Amino acid sequence: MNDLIQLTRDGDIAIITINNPPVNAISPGVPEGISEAIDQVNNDSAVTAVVVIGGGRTFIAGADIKEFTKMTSGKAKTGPGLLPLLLKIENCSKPVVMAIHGTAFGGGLEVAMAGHYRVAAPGAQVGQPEVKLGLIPGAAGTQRLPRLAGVAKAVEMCTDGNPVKASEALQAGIVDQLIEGDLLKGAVAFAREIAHRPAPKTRERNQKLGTPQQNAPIFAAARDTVRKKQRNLIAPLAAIDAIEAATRLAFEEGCQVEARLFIDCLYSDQSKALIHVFFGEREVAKVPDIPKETPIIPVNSAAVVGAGTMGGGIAMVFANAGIPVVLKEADQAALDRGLANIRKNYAVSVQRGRFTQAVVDERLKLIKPTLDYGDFGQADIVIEAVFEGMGLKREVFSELDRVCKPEAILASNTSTLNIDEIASATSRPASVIGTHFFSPANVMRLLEIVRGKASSKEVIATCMQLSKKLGKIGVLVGNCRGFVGNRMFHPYVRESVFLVEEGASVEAVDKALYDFGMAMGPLATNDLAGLDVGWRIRKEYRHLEKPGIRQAFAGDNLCELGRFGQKIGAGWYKYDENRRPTPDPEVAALTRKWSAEAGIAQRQIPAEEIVDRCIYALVNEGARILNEGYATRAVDIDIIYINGYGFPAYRGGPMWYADTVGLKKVYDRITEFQSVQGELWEPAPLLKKLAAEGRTFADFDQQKVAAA
Ligand code: 3H9
Repeated sequence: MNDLIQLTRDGDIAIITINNPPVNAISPGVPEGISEAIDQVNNDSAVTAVVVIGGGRTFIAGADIKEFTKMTSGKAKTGPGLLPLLLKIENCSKPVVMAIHGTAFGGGLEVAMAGHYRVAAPGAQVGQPEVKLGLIPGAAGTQRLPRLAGVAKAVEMCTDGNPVKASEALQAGIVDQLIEGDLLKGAVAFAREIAHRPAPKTRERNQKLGTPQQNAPIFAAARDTVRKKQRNLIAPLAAIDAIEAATRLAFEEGCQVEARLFIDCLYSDQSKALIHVFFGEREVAKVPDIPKETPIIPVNSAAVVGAGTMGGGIAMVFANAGIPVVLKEADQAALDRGLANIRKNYAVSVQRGRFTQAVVDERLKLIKPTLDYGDFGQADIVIEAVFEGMGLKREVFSELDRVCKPEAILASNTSTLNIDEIASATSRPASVIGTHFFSPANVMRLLEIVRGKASSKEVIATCMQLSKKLGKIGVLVGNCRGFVGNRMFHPYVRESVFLVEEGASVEAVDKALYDFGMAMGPLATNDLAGLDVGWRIRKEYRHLEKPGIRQAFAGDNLCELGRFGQKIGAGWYKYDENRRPTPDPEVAALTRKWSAEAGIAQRQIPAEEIVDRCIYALVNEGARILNEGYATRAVDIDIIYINGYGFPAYRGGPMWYADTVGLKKVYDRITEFQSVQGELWEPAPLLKKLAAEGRTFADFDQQKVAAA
């Protein structure tokens, strides 16, 4: 047996332990080791039953995802997979008890279901999260799970991919018993108890598979939900097909259907993109010049300045993570409004069943309202979330400098302003950093952490680590105008407005990008965020704009007419009292009139051009940002766009998407746009270089990681 698997004994019970840290993924060697252990157990007459358990913090978290990338890039062969091993476990001559703690995910749950019994620690979780990687279970999960949990539960688990708690798994029939206290001891006792009973084989348990009449509405409803909630994704539909096969075919034939669908998904662009996102979300936590050993400043209390939409949301983020937070406003009325909003948001969560009232009450207790900076003395981190204006921010920071303890982190939630200029209002710029939350702060996962030129490594490392504790994905970015996300968003929205000015309807622009997979079209997003936000920023920076370069005007003209977007019921669209948008003929007439006055010829614009212009505007700016070092890697940009801007994860982010199109093709298209529009579309030097060399942004990242 190899190092990854240990076979030991507790009297007559054999114990197979999987030791492949950190998460006991089924890497090469793991199946072989388990197989060998089962052979030995079969041949050992002194053994009456077997326990399989994970060493370290978890049972098996699934297949080794890196192997999938090797397979699809031709660096590893697709073998028979896990099926032969699972049959061997199920055919073992001694009953096999799977003892689950941590997570039994994907292939891990599939291994567990091949055992004759499953026991679990109360904190364990099980799940088939393959769909999140653009896959379906590939080792009979779609065939065994409905046999244990019933068709409806299996469909739910394989399509949403969410983890299921041990207590729920027990109720569903996935787990046979929960074990309080020492899991191994309990599992061995359980094994002894069942050692001489007949061992039930999951593949033969057909009682929960239902009849076609019972199942038809389950499958129809699931397909309907998937088409709405997991728009354009192929894996959830494939998972339903595979489960349907389980209900119609013999086990072996069902496995063949699953295998065919699994391979289709594995080689799809969607799965490759989602696997890139899985590793990307973990890669962004690694900052080349900040070693793992960098000391972390303990964060046990926080303070937020400003109880507006952002400040209130940020206070909720801390409370949700169990960190007490002081929330300050300038006057009582504003503070009351802020608290009322927080209560309203929590009430919605209770209504939707996300939290119980008791949980919300605990969280509200953690938020301490104040009008006085005197309450900031103990805060380990302060987040300033006041109105976006340099003068005001500097005033706040000089006050924070006065009242906060020396080791406190002073963070600004600015979305555009210069962190160094803010830091210079304090005597301790090394403690100052940007933490750019996205609205609504308590929902959106992205946190751009903006590194000032003086921000210390400890402060950066602490904020990166804190982001995980807050349930966010922290991405470190450099201090340029708009940082990474908003800097790229500017040309993206600019192109969408240009397209309207050239004759595309507002709805056509939004529909093209929505169909591409964006959560919302750019103009609807603009209405949601408030058209006045960009308008004010453009006015502030107008002096920096180069003369002679085309400027989008339609959005600003709408603002001049007071059409600020959803909040006042009119922007690019008009809105009813429930904020439902409808196209506004007045906007169409106005944009036609303004374009005529500006001498812009009107034409029919195909959806493909709309997508190329908006998405390649992101890519070109992204390439510039990368080259200038404001983003660490291309994948950082991808993770920002997926988690903060509604870019479809199944396209891997803008930079990954450009790689899949081919950088030469993207470059050529950009030069076409340049020939019409001039300087605005000048190709980014890095894009030009990579395209000429036949390389990708992923190659660029790999080279960077190798050099670090
Ligand atoms: C599957 O099973 C298909 C089957 O049907 C079989 C078909 C034949 N592989 O997330 P963390 C790495 S598909 C390789 O930071 P946590 C991860 O990259 C799979 N590596 O820890 C990271 O590396 P690094 C179905 C993996 O405690 C380190 O482990 N299973 C894998 O926050 C720590 O991870 C899944 O989709 C893996 N499977 O969360 C589960 N998993 O330190 C995927 C993790 O170098 N995994 N790594 O950055 C997870 O959801 C979380 O990792 C888990 C732990 C909840 C387990």
